[in-house]
Amino acid sequence: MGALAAALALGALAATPGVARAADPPSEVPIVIEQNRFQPEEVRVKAGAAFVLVVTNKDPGPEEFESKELRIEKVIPGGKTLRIRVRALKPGTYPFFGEYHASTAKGRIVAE
Ligand SMILES: [Cu+2]
Repeated sequence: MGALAAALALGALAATPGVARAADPPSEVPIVIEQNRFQPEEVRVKAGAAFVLVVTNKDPGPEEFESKELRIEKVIPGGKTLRIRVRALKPGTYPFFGEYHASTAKGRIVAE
């Protein structure tokens, strides 16, 4: 490889850290459903970064994790854990609820 090609290759390497960061695995945010409530009820995440909600339903029956703002609607069978990918959010508050027990199962994601 000539000196010019080597310099170009180094330049290309130097330009890639942003790409490497974008490829990092998204952070995981655990939420538990127990006695028809979410624990915690408020989840704080970094705005602008996609993440994965890891929702564990400890109740015997199914629950549906639903959020109109996040456009998510997923049934989690009793005793199961579901991983739900969430897109990068703008700063703000995004409510969610358990559709099968909507009077008690309420929470929100706060992106900041
Ligand atoms: Cu629904």
